[in-house]
Formats: sequence, structure tokens, C-alpha cells
Amino acid sequence: MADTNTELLVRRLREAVGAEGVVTDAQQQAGYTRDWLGKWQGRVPVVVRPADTTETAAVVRICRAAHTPIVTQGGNTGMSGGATPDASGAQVIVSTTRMNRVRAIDPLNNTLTVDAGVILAHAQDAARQAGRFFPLSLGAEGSCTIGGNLATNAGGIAVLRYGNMRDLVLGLEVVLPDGRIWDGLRGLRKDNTGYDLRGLFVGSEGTLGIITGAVLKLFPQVSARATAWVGASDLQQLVALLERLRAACGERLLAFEMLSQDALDLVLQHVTDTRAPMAGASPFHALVELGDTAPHGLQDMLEQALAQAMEDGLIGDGAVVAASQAQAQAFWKLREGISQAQVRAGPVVKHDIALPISALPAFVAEAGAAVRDAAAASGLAARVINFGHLGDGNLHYNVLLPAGLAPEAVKAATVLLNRAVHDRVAAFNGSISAEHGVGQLRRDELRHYKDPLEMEMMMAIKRALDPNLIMNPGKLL
Ligand code: FAD
Ligand code: 2HG
Ligand code: ZN
Repeated sequence: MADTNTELLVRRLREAVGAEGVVTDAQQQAGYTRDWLGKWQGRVPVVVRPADTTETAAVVRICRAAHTPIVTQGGNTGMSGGATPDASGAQVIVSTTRMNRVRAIDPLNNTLTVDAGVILAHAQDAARQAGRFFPLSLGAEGSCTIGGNLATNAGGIAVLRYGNMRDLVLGLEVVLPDGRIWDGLRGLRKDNTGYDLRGLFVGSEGTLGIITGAVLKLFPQVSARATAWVGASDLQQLVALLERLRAACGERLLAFEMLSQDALDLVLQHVTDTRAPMAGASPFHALVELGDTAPHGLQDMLEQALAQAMEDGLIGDGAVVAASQAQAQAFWKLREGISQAQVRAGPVVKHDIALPISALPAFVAEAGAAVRDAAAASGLAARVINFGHLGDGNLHYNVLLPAGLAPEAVKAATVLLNRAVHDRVAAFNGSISAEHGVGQLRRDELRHYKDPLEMEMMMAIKRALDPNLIMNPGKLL
């Protein structure tokens, strides 16, 4: 883009959203042009911050007329570089963070209507204040936005009971790539009037349009919780325990998270005020939580189910049921500290994979051997940090490389490690992107593993909605 064209573009955008809606100073742009992991750095002439849907539509029309690609950004907490522009300086960021109004709440229909820039924790608070529960929950909930959650089809720790973001949305409002506004803000649980247009935008990672509003599903408040930490001598035990707890506790099973001993050790080493819940090491640990709308009996139910599992030889290394809320929070701090601990420990090759739950033990055995071979081939000491949402068959099968390793060596090792892990994922009929999205991190991997017919159908949808390919180019597809 020539300088005069850029100046004209910025002037038009400023006219559309006002001076408070544009950020042109490079220093002030720093929080937008780099991802939180520091893996990607982009450059833009302007960050545009529209205040509402009408302004967003005007911004899209201006960018379209100028053939300027748009990178939509919410809280910038994504793990796959989807919200970071490229380094050409030819793209603009459209940030949704000023669109942060709770529009409506309907306790009888159990729906909450919000702007896309509403922070997840604020949506949870709004539901709570109305005596309801919005269940999406993840480590970044204090800064990620509903729009970002939808665009990545976020998962988190309660998918086992409530589903992922796709299952939690009833209606959407979207600014299309031509600047028209699609008003699909319906709060209906049944609507068979054709193709699932809403579903197209969930998981679309900013490539089909800008989500500006959403109708979310609400649930009865969970008034009681019981939390336990379990040690297991192998993964098979945890898979069996999951099934046992499902049978014993049914819908009350809210979370079943897994940490390997290496993942736990990393947190104990790098996160302050943490300590191991049980004496001695176990190859695997589970963090289990039950929740119910009825306030009594949950603790007993969990204790009995775990005692029976131990008596039947299902759990090898014991279990502790949290005796207080503070102890439960301490357990969760260990689980939620893993992302931060990894950042502090060194370069990490992230794998966000999904497999049939029954296949997890065999996968982990095979992938472990493949990673050892790949690390040996690159002459590196690699350590698998395996943890995740076992109840959903979703592992964060990350590989930690030595601290201080040169970026080129990290890049070379990443290619080998990706192939080692993702080939096994494909062999078990799994997915190479479970909940973090494809973004720019897994774009090449997606092309390598996704069925060509599926890629063709996705490209056809992309071209139909965004013929000028201005929405988040270089991401996902
Ligand atoms: P951004 O990072 O800003 O954007 C993400 C993608 O969505 C980009 O492609 C962007 O273009 C697009 N996008 C954003 N807003 C819109 C919009 N309004 N319309 C169209 N496209 C849009 N994820 C999980 O699924 N489970 C977890 O357990 C989990 N834990 C996490 C823990 C931590 C500590 C952190 C930092 C992140 C975690 N994440 C997790 C990553 C998760 O994907 C994001 O936190 C969240 O869903 C992204 O929201 P965001 O608003 O930050 O989006
Ligand atoms: C989690 O489950 C997040 O904690 C982050 O999805 C995973 O850091 C990661 O790789
Ligand atoms: Zn996760």
C-alpha cells in the first residue's frame, strides 16, 4: 500500500469511528500486534476499535473498498496466532474490545445476549447476577472475549458436561466481508429453516466475517461442588476411572482434567505458592470436579465413588477429596498454572489434539516413542508435558525444548516433532486442532492432514462469503 493510500485509509477509518477508535502510535499498538506468547509479531498502519455494530460495518466497507485485509482481534489470548497480523504493514487490526455491552438477559428463556467484545468473565458475572450459570470456563477467562471464544470454538474445563462454545450459542450477529450486517440474534432451541449459518461462523477464526453479537445459553446455577485429586500409575486407570465416575455421578461430573507428573513438576517449579496434593510421584494425575444444583450430598458421593474405585483396584496411587474451597482452589491452581509454567520453562512445541478417549493410552505410548526418536534425530533433550481435558479426549501433548535454544533450532525441531505427534494422531483418527484453532500455527499441518475434499468444501464456503479474501488471510485455510 502506498503511503498516501494508507493515509487516506486511516483518515476514512478515523471519520467512521472517531479519534478514540483508532490507534496509530506504534508503541500503543504493541499490545495488539504481538501475540501473548511472543511467537508472532505483525505490523499495521492502524488498529481500529469500533464502538458498535454499525461502526464495524462501516469499517469493513472502507477496508473492502481499499482492498485492505482485516485481522479481527478480541482479547488477544489465542494460542495459534490467529489474531496477529502479518509483518507486511498492509493489514489492519479490528479490535472488538470497545464493544463490551451486555445487551439483554432473559431468565425464562435462559439466554444472555452480549456484544462480541464482552470479556468471558463478565458474561459469567452477568449470568450469575440473574441467578443463572454460563459454563464456558478457561484459564484466560479474565481477558478473552465472547467473540474470540466463538471464533475459536473454545473448550476449556467444563466441556465434558456442557459442551464447547459451539454448543453454548443460539444466535449470532455478524458483519459480513461486504459490510452488510447479518442479524441472526435468535434465542431459539429449534430452528430448522435451512443450512446452519450460525455454525459456519463458530470456529471460523475471523476468516468469514466479524462476529459482533451473540445469544448465549444459560443453565441453572451450580450451588455445590466437590473436588478431588487422584494419582494413577497409568493412563488406562484414568480412562477407566472416568467411565466409573460417569456411571456413578452422571451429569454431576463437571470436569475430568489430567496432568502427567512432568506437567505437575513444571508447575511446582515455576509457579509460586503451589505444592503437590499428595506425597510421592505418580505417572499421571486427575483433577476431578462434581457440581450440582442441589446443595447436599456431593462430597459423600465423590468420596464413595473414589473409595469404591480404589477397592476395585481402579486407582493405583490414592486420592484426596478437597476438604475446603481453599484446598479445591489450590488443586485448580496446579492445573491452571501449566500454561504460565511452560512460558517460563523454555520454548514449547504445542500440540492441541483430540482422540477417541479409548485410544488415549495406546496413543500416549506410541507418541512417546516417536517423540524420543525425533528428539534424538535433532540431538535435543526434549521433555513431553502432557496434560489436558481427558474427559473430552483432548490432550495438550506439548514438547518442552531446552531453554535458550536458538529460534532456527526450535523451528527445525518443531517440524520433526509435529510430524512425530500428528502422524500418530492421524493414525488413531484424531484431530490436530481440538480447541485452540488452526490460526497460523497449524495452517501447514491442516493442509497436510485434512481430507482434500473437506479442504475444497471449506474453500468454497470461504470464496462464497469472502470473494475478495480480505478476512484474516494467511490463517486457517
Ligand atoms: P483472540 O486471541 O483475540 O482471537 C482468536 C481468533 O478469533 C483469531 O483468529 C481472531 O481473528 C478471531 N476473532 C476474535 N474475535 C472475533 C470476532 N469478534 N469475530 C470474528 N473473529 C474473531 N482455549 C481453550 O479452548 N481452552 C482452554 O482451556 C484455554 N485455556 C487458555 C488458558 C490461557 C492461560 C490462555 C492465555 C489461553 C487459553 N485458551 C484456551 C486459548 C483460547 O482460544 C482463547 O483464550 C480464547 O478463546 C480466544 O479469545 P480472544 O478474545 O482472546 O480471541
Ligand atoms: C489449557 O487447557 C489451555 O490449560 C492451554 O488450553 C494449553 O498451554 C497449553 O498448551
Ligand atoms: Zn485446554
